[in-house]
Amino acid sequence: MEKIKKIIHIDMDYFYAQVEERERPELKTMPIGVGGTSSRRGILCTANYIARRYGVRSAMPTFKAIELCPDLVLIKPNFKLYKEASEEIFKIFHEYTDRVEGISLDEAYLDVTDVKLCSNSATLIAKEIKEKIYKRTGLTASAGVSYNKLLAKIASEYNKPNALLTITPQNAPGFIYNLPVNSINGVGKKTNEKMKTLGIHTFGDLQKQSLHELEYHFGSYAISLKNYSMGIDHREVRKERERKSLSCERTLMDNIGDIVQMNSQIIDIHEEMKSRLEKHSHRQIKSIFVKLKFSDFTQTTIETQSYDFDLEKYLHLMRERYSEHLRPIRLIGVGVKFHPDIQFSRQLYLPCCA
Ligand code: DCP
Ligand code: MG
Ligand code: MG
Repeated sequence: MEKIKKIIHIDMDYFYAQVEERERPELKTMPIGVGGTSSRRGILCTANYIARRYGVRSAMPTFKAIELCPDLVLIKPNFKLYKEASEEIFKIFHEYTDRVEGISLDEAYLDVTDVKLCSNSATLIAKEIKEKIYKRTGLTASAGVSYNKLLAKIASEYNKPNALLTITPQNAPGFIYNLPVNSINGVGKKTNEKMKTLGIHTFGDLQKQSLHELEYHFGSYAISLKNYSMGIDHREVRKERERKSLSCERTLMDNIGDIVQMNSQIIDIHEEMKSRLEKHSHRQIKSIFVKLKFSDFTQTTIETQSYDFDLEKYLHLMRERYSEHLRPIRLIGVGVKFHPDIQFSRQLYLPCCA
């Protein structure tokens, strides 16, 4: 029989905004939004929980947030601070296991099935990690503990902020039955709308659908959906070294349309990628790519084979693609894809180490 796994999902609470509150405690009693401060074109990265009571959300245009909450205090992001906090929390995760899958700066899955610390109790490990995070960064996180990724994430989000919740195999069926289907990571707005029109609102509703019916509406996603509806999820926690790609993207404060500004953005993001790549120096790069999202929300990715992470190549890719579109840009991303075979990567790197 398959061994029951122990998975922890951790996600920092209102991350950027909480860091700002730590820096300026007087903000704690005010509604704050972090992001583009231009009321014409800014977009919010996130908001604290006071602001959320007014309906202010991540990725909301700043002007709309001000409409909802006229007293909103707007703060420009300090990415350096967020990155430092992020590095600290990932260091803490690695004190428990190397089976850590980073999802974003503030979020990760940990597979602690074989961890002997804290009497092998995943709940105690999660509690200790939360305490360490608070001690070392002054920030709160929410943690969910369960026997797969789906339920661990649901658990961490259930009581946010500063939450710790465990879903056991015994209480899972009762726990999920009435949960809305959009608690499934992957059921976004579009899928959720479609499900509503089919009368599927909760996990319970989803359980009642035949696989055949689900396949008709959701294609190859149906099997996962059917499994998820019953709290089953076979996805593994993928360690850093099993990553297929690494990328870094930035939504711009203001849309930009001139090459000089684009170059400087790419140089910036490239720098950030370089420091993130250090952890993966044993991997062989297979290709590099640039992603551009335009003001009309269309997006494009251009990829080219490359063994190195050369800034000039990125600048070239960006210029080439931009010249085909010539529209203002709202998001720029740069990334690398790794060669999938780790053995191959190591061999290729040997001459450099010699
Ligand atoms: N972020 C962003 N743009 C988005 C979503 C998020 O720039 N559309 C940034 C700001 C967030 C951080 O990433 O602080 C983490 O994202 P989360 O989705 O985890 O949101 P928060 O941590 O802000 O809030 P929560 O308490 O709901 O996790
Ligand atoms: Mg978060
Ligand atoms: Mg997150």
